[in-house]
Amino acid sequence: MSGENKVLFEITEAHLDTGLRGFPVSTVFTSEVNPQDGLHYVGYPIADLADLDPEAAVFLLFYKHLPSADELAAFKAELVKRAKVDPRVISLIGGLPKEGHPMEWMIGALNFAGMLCKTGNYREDGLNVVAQMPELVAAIYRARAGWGAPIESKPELGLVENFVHMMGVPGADAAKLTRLMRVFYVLHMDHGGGNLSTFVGKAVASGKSDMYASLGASMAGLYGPLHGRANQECLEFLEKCGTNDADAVEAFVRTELEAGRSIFGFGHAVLRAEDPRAGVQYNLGAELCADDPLFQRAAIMRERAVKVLKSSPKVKNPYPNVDAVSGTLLRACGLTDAEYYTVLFGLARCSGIAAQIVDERLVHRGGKGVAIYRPDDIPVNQPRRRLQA
Ligand code: FAM
Repeated sequence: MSGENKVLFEITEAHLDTGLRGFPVSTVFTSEVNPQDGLHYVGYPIADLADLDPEAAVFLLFYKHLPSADELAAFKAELVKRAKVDPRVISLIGGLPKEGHPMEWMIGALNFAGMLCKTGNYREDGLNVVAQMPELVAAIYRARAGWGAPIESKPELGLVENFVHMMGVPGADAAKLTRLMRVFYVLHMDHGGGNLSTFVGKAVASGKSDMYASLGASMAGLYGPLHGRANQECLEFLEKCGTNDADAVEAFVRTELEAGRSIFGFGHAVLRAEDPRAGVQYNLGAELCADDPLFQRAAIMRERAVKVLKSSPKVKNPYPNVDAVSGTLLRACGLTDAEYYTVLFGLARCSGIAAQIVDERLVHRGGKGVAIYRPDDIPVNQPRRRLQA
């Protein structure tokens, strides 16, 4: 059978209540996650792109080809023009309660920005969000961490360079942090269409909610400890391990697994090999912080946690994922508080989700857009009955 009646996937009862695994939820133009060789952006393996200009990677996801030098210069200039955040958004961020998690602040910040800045055009708002996220995230950091008043934005420095400038991280080596954040940004931008935060963002946008509200919802998805917040949990997990003796690390992992707890930074719903984004970060760590004890512990986990997870028959992928080492690098480069790591993930991921929302709303189905999401459900234990016999 060919054409639109061709059977693409088989769904059985065993798929029910497994979080839509195996159900194709979308067609995607920006990226692909292959179980064996991992993430590709518009066909390019992520490891090839790791040292790209972050703006060039954004351009790739929005326009589906790498920019020429002229296109890149024009795109950077366009992002500079879009970068100014309404000062009312920054002052609203400053009033948020410190008890809130930085991701709760980020969800709030996106909604404040939507209230005050949205144009209602998905492409305009998507590019505006990309340009404005560095200032929003820097404002969250500085206000919540008590680092002082916001530092004036200089968008002409570049997306990541300006972010590091506006952060003004006390005691950090700005050049080292910039090197890390440029790679971190490119690695975290997009990951296919079925991951939780992307799926949620596109689902909300399918009801024609605006870009900012859709991204706010997607960030609520990213906030979960099994998804984006795993980078925070992973750092805490490494600290809890408390040793750099390889056999003791292995014993710790075994104890955690036997107690039914997560081995953070390992496993994946789709990947069946080491995440190439982890490989890039292990190499970057060897360049930036080879002597850092926590980085060394993460390197021991790369071997020993895999060994333990391989011995569990239920774990389908025992290998490191993107979060296995990202936190140790952030900490070694001056961002010491793990609670903030997911907003750094979100800073980058909003670019990919925004690009996918633009495609779904303005490109798919000949420009008509993907229909409002409405998967089916199967009622259980609901026999028909009436209030009165
Ligand atoms: N630690 C402990 N248990 C694990 C595990 C891990 N690293 N990886 C898989 N399992 C368990 C899993 O909970 C499931 O148990 P039940 O059958 O009792 O529910 C079983 O092994 C089969 O799981 P799977 O099919 O191999 O993986 P899933 O698709 O269900 O889950 C993950 C994928 C990522 C949620 C899971 O591997 C996990 O919890 N990893 C630790 C948390 C983490 O590092 N998350 C980051 C993921 C990252 F890519 C991201 O989104 N940022």
